[in-house]
Amino acid sequence: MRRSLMHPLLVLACGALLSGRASANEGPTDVQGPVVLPPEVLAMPVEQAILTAPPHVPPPVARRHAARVVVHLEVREVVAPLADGVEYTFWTYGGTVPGSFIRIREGDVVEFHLDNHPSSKLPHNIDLHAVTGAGGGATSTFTAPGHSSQFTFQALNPGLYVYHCATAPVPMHIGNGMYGLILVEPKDGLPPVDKEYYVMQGEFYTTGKYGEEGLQSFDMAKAIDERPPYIVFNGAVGSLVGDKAITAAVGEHVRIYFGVGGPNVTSSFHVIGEIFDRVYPEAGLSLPNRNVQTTLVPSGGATVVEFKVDVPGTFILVDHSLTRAFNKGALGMLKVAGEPNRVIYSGKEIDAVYLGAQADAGSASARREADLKRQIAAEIKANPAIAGLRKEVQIEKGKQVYMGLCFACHQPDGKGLPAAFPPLAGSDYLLADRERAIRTVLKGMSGPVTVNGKRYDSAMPPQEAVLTDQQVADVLTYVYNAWGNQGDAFTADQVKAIRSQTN
Ligand code: HEC
Ligand SMILES: [Cu+2]
Repeated sequence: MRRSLMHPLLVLACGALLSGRASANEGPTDVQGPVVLPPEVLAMPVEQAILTAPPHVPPPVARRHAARVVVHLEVREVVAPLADGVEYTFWTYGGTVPGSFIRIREGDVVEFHLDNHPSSKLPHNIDLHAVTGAGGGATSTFTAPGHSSQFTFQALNPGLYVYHCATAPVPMHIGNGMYGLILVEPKDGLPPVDKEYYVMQGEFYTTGKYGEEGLQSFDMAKAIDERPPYIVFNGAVGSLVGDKAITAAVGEHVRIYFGVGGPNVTSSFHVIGEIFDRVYPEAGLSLPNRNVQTTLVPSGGATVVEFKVDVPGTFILVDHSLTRAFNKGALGMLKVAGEPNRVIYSGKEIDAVYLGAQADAGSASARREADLKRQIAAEIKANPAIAGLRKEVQIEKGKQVYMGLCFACHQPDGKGLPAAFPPLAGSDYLLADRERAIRTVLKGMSGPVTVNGKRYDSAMPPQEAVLTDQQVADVLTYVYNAWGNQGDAFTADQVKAIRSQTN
């Protein structure tokens, strides 16, 4: 902090201010004396604004008419925790980050006092986005330590507005926590809700890394590069966590006034486990969007979100750029108490064993098994002894098929019967065409055929409904290797290929 005080830019700015060469947003203008208010404004009732520290919000404006509202906002430079074991010299409006929440009504004439505490080291001012007028109040509120400035503005537009310091170097003043929200209620007010909260996101450019203990100071180089170690809600890591969480009860309607102070980083504001029933986009308080999951809030902008809480639990507020939430601090909690509604949200119903990864491992092992079987088959095929044995097995099986079916016509010795059943033993017809042999057994045969010079003209019934592919392969292997015939074994695949052919 002390080092940052000596920042050359700041020294330059101070020099400029002291010598009266200030630019629009940085320095004082001539003091013009109290404004002469017209009778209709003088006729308005006068009231003191109630200001609140975050996460609290002043009560709704009950009035349905304009008033002269007096606001006293005090600037204080305070040392406070930014995270566990991490301290920071915050520059604040009202002693907190974000600054005090200000609530007025459209049409109100505000007599605004900016009081800079005598213990402050620096001058400060305020630019309220709710103000219509050059600098948003900044030029009228440049205030040295131990001084108080006053200016008047009329709130012409309803909305939720960011206010911030605009003293040079502006990003440093905002980066040290000088921002807050002012709500200008529409003339007819806002729909009533049960709970209202005030949350602002802002980032901190500390010289140390996230979590590095001790008093941290502002790092201008990191600010220029937009590399903040901290992006937080309400001025500190954990400001809305645990005991400090915001709360509601089941059935209540919650409204959050959410703003981004920046100085640079926008927010993808989201509440985990809730849906915003209404979002007033960019806090324009006219037509709300409905049923929104995440709403984008610009730096120096705000939003108003509303939702009914239907079930109990802890609902996490985040910037859904999630490393900001989980690594830099932009995480808060809304704790909702009440009776569960297990239809809306059951909670965990069942915890059963799920074999996802193991099933994968299982199918991997099945693939491996098939692969090994293929290797064995390849080895067997390459090994003549085993291949021969397999053929022997096939011949024996095929003989069984033959002796149960074919023998009745073709005779056990394969010689057939003259003029009725052609021979298979030594059959030139059989041995000439293996595929035709398969087709004959599967599909049957009729019409004239000449075998070994002798003519037959009869019919053989199809066997495809009777024999499996393997049985056909086996019986043909037998027939091809019995009674002096010679030939390779048939395979089930060869049979299958022909079975699938149409006639
Ligand atoms: C019901 C009697 C019958 C049965 C059972 C029978 N066949 Fe035939 N088979 C015939 C007849 C008859 C022909 C000649 C058809 C023609 O004249 O067109 C024939 C022809 C053949 C032929 C072609 C001609 C040749 O001799 O080469 C083959 C091969 C054959 N049969 C194999 C078989 C096998 C193997 C079986 C057992 C799965 C079988 N047959 C069962 C009656 C039969
Ligand atoms: Cu300031």
